[in-house]
Amino acid sequence: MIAALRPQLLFSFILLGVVAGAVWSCEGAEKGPPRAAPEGMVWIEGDDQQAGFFMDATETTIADFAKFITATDYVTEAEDFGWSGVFSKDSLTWLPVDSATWLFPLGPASRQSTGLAGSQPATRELVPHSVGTSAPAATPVTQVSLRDVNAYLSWAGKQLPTEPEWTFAAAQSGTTTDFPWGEEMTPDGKYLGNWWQGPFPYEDNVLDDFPGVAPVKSFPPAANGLYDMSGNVWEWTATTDARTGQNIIKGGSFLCSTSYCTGFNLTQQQLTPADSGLNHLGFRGIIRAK
Ligand SMILES: [Ca+2]
Ligand SMILES: [Ca+2]
Repeated sequence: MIAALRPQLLFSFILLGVVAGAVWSCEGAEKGPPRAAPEGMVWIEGDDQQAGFFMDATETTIADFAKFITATDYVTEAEDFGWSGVFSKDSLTWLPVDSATWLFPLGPASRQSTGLAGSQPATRELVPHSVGTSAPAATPVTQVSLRDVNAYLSWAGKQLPTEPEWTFAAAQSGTTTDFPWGEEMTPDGKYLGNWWQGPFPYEDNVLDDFPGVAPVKSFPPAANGLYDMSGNVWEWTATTDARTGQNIIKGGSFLCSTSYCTGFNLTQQQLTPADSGLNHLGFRGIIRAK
């Protein structure tokens, strides 16, 4: 009896499999976001290899990060260390600066000791912002390590993009152009991102109007609604380099020039240790579609 049913059962299973496959195929072919985009995020359309996801339209700002600190009393790694890395135009290199933190990315004031007023001016010329004053709320948060970034994103219900996810989004879901807007760095002579113009680190001609970090949305968005994927501040990704164990960062910063680091080109990347706090490195989050 059981043996007699087997062909029917087999047929049923095959039929169910075909139906399930058809449903799966239809689901896979669906376009558009699964729901309305969370505030401040845009939908990144997927393709055959990459599932779609929501991504923060801008780099995470000082104002965003301040909400997290207020809600959780979290202490960043730079605050634990008591110093962080700041690029000095004077010495043409990175310097450890006491009390440089997410709120005072150039130091030497610190949130705990001086509040928002700042303290002693630095003896060296530093970029950007006025040393000892808190950074503007609409600028990208910097001086945040990978631990800090993941703490913020966990609180916000988001994740850090992998390097492939970041690049897929920056390159407009599968194109292979060097910049979010196409192949030309400055189409029609227009600067569409915040970099360094001139021989780094000696002279910044500031043709893009920003000598240091720019407030987010200072430049036009890409077609998919993302701002500053090329330039302004580098952005952490969750992907580590197999050889060094360091994390891949993407997009370049206001310190990148054609004469030195060309990180503003989407094909480029750099590596950074997880505990790095630097005044040219920020991040943005994603939410993967369920
Ligand atoms: Ca600039
Ligand atoms: Ca950026």
